[in-house]
Amino acid sequence: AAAAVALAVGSLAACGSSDGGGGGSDSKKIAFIQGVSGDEFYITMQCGIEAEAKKLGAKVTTQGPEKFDPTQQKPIVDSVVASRPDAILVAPTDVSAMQAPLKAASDAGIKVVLVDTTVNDPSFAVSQISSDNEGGGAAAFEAIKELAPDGGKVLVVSTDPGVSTVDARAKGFKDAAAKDSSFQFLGVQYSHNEPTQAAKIVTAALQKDPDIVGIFATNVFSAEGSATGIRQAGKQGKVNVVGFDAGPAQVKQLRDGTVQALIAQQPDVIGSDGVQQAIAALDGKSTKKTIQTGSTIITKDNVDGDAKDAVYQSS
Ligand code: T6T
Repeated sequence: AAAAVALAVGSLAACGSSDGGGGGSDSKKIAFIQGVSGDEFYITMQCGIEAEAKKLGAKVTTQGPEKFDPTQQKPIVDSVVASRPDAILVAPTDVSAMQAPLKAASDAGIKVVLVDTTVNDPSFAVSQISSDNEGGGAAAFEAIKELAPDGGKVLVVSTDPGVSTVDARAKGFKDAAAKDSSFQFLGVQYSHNEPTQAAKIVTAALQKDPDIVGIFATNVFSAEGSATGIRQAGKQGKVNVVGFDAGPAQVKQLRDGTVQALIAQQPDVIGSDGVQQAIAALDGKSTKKTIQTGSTIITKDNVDGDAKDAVYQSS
């Protein structure tokens, strides 16, 4: 338990006027376990969770591991289960390593809702809510194709294999690229969710293949780092970068021309849907086994217009 406490970063997000939820001492207790703390995607999800919990009279506590790593997330899940919340909203950090700990939570009578990521066999979950990750990967390829219509070499920078969301994004991209013979897919490289590692991958890849036309980075940290790598190589505006997610630093890189497009998810909606499903399950009502939430493609053209509300919160 001491290790779990040391690794877990419990937090209340700023989220405008939101707080840890509402209700009296008899209110339902929801524990949110992030994929990683300090990630604007999960911070924004936390805001959605807290706002919905306040409306529905539930109390929320939030914790996340310091790294997107099942060896850090598992002890947090175990200690949360021991604290006996009514429901857990969780983004599993690995499709296989988190299977048994989350199944055990469900077996202990806790309603488990999978938010964002999933596991190999999610049948124990009352609901799973996520973006269309494979479709998002395909959309990223289409965005690069529009920017580089003559084709060429394309690379994917992801986090780690075994993470359901980013694996699906990479697959969607790869399958779309395979359908167009003018593009050459250089493969997926893994940054372990470290921006500095993503930057190194990009500078090394550009040294080896200076004619790369597009890079797809599958989440906040790989996209931030990839853009840094592009700058270090002096290739900003010359190589097209499309990133998943829309944290404030990513939007800055879009504005300064290092990044050409961002695929923003709706983490706040994933969170509020997650609370609704948890409460429905606790009230003995039917739940939706899977829910797919939307996304917005942000470019320089719409960042101050239609897409301005798609940007994530940072605290
Ligand atoms: O892209 C999101 C999330 O969907 C993914 O599962 C992990 O990375 C993020 O949290 C962004 O850093």
